[in-house]
Amino acid sequence: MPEPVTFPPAFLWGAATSAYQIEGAVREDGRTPSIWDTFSHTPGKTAGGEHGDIAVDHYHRYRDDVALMAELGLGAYRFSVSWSRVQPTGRGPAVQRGLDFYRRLVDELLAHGIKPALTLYHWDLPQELEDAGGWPERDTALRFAEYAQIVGEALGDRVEQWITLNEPWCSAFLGYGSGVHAPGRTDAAASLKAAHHLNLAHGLGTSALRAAMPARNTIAVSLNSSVVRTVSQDPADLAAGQRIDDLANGVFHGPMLSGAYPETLFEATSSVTDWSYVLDGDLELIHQPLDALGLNYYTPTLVSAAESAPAGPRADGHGASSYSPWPAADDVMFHQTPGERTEMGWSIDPTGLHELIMRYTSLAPGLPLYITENGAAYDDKPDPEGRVHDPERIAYLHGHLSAVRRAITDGADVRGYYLWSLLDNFEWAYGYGKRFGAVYVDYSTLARTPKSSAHWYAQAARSGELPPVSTE
Ligand code: PNW
Repeated sequence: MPEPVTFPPAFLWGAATSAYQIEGAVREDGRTPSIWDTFSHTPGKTAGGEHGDIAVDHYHRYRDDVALMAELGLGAYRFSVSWSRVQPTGRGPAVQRGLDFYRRLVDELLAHGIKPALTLYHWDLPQELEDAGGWPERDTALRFAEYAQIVGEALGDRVEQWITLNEPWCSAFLGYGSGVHAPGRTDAAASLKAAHHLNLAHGLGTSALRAAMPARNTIAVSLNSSVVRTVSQDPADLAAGQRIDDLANGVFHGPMLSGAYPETLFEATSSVTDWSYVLDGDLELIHQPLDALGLNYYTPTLVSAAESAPAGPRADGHGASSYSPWPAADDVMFHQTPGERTEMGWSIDPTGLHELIMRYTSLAPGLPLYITENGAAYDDKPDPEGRVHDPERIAYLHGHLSAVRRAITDGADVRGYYLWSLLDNFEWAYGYGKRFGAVYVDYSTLARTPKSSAHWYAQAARSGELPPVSTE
């Protein structure tokens, strides 16, 4: 018998989703289009032209979904607010009907003893703000601070855990660099400007939340920090690794956690941008005290130096585009990481999660950590009895939760884990074909069926101990 893997009693067992991926109801109660509505309705941008118009209809089924969470023994639920439900033009007064949906959702969660964790921005910028220039424009950060204040005032009395941005790397570099995410722009200079203004939005939003909410609430940001590995210890490969680490991680955690961009980032990107949009005082505004850090982890990144990377789609798992999401890094080569892969083509490597947690433990000593996303897509199908068996997902979760437990043993202060995702949902450019849910969704009836991994996870959440992987 292997040693049981047991978690501290206060450890939070959660699941995560985001607004555009599950809500649907895109034209209800005053909501206007976000960049993801526009993008997904633009031919050729998503698999099969799929979009979130209905998604999994969570906007109408949230009560049943919360009941399901309670059945699964979840202690916490991470969701995001759709900005254009709250401020249809991205500015001005709030639409109460839009906020009311989140009030009802949160009340339902609290009534079931589930802690809400609210993400303000999970990629769905109001289209009007994109029309005014989007994240490359400084004004978007100022608009975000107002939006944060509105939501903080409306929900600060009942939501204790707040997250400003989800994965700003994806917003900046997939949205404005490679163009595989909304708004689909392919401009390396704009992607770096977007990154700075997302940082500024995080800082201004954090200050706005502090002023708008009770002091007991906690504020964090969720970063998809990459675990960057190199094919060798050769100086050229190490330099390539440093470059990607700056562009994936340092560009956000530098200003947010230490109040500075890495010097090496300025040097490496000087052919693309002069960073003149970083104004005096910006780094102080961005560098706000945080109560926790959210880490999203799926797979590591493996790089080497290359004379010149081949043209065409990269092997870096960030989607097919002939434009790189990595500005000024044409001399870095991305490699497929070893090991078994999920349906996304992402290799399974729990050691990367341990490494990531330990890195942020030394980078930000004393800052509580949460794994705000981790999970896997598989080609799940119901059996003739309608049950969905997903032993691969159970193995994935077991491996990664064990890595979290090892990190805690090694001194990391990890307070909780949010499985991505509660439900199968709209997986962005991949559409509905990639199923990340612990709960299966039949897309013709929208019926929900917990997969065997959901039952496995429920048992872990109830007992605080990982059931063996053979349990289905
Ligand atoms: C994250 N990459 O997306 C998001 O936060 C979720 O909304 C999403 O459904 C989930 O992970 C699974 O993909 C990512 O290319 C998308 O590196 C792309 C990348 C990373 C995260």
